[in-house]
Amino acid sequence: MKRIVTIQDISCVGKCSLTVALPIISAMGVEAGVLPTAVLSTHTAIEGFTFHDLTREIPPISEHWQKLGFTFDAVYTGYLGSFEQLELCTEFIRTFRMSRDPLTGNEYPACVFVDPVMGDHGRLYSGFTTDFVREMGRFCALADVIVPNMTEASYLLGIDYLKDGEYDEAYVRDVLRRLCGLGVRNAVLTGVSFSPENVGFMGLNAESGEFFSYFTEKIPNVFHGTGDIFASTAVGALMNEFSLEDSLAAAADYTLECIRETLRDPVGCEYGVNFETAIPYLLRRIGKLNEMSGGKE
Ligand code: PXL
Repeated sequence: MKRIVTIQDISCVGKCSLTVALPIISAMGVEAGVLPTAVLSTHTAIEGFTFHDLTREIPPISEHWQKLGFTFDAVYTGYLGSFEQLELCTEFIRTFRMSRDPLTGNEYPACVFVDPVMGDHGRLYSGFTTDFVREMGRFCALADVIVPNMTEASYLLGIDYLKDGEYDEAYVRDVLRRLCGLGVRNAVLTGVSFSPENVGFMGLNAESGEFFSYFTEKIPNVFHGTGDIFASTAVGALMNEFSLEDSLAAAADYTLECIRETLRDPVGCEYGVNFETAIPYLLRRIGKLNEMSGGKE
């Protein structure tokens, strides 16, 4: 079985970061190790949230894993809250850059997947500064894949944020080229929308120069936590040997299904989406339900 580690906070209630990454990646048949960076009562969009920093835990946890000889098929980082955490994650990635096949002993590179979680709708989340954004830009150079939204991309590149309807495909291509300029192997811009009916992603492979994109139905309401669902699903699909483009497409489809599930629910959740009841859809979408025991689809 493949094993990944995800480094981000745990917001105890709020359906984001680890409380979505862990169930989604596990459901996809991949072991999900976690390195929690902080414990919050809720995500920071809910007033009065508590915050307990776990930065000091990162080095001893990492050292213990090293001693045990653990390797990971992917390192997936999400919400990180300080310069020190970025530094420690850099060190962590350097240490765990290579994975090892337990049967053959052969080494191969782990996939480094960075979601530079910092903001949305043109604004940084509470607590983030432009200095942190600059350091996140440096951190992105370690990544095989980054998945910023338009807000995060604009901050990373120091350019004005454009709302949907204010940009075209040529603009997005230019943003992607500049994101690749940070040193990443694949830049993917999420939440790209060229029409009121559709939303999706556009990506660029820095090496081949090839662009790719995928669009689904756009539901206009604002839903929290969907970026984390998208990223977690993409990591899970990559670990199921999907290509990057197909992994991201599965992630986009599942994210839409989670939103549909929320709208179908008469007591829909106001701080996140119903990703739980959409898990059977996800397993069908990646062709896993039939092969899993108990799957009757
Ligand atoms: O969904 C991203 C996220 C993750 N973790 C925390 C957050 C947010 C977004 O607001 O506040 C703590």
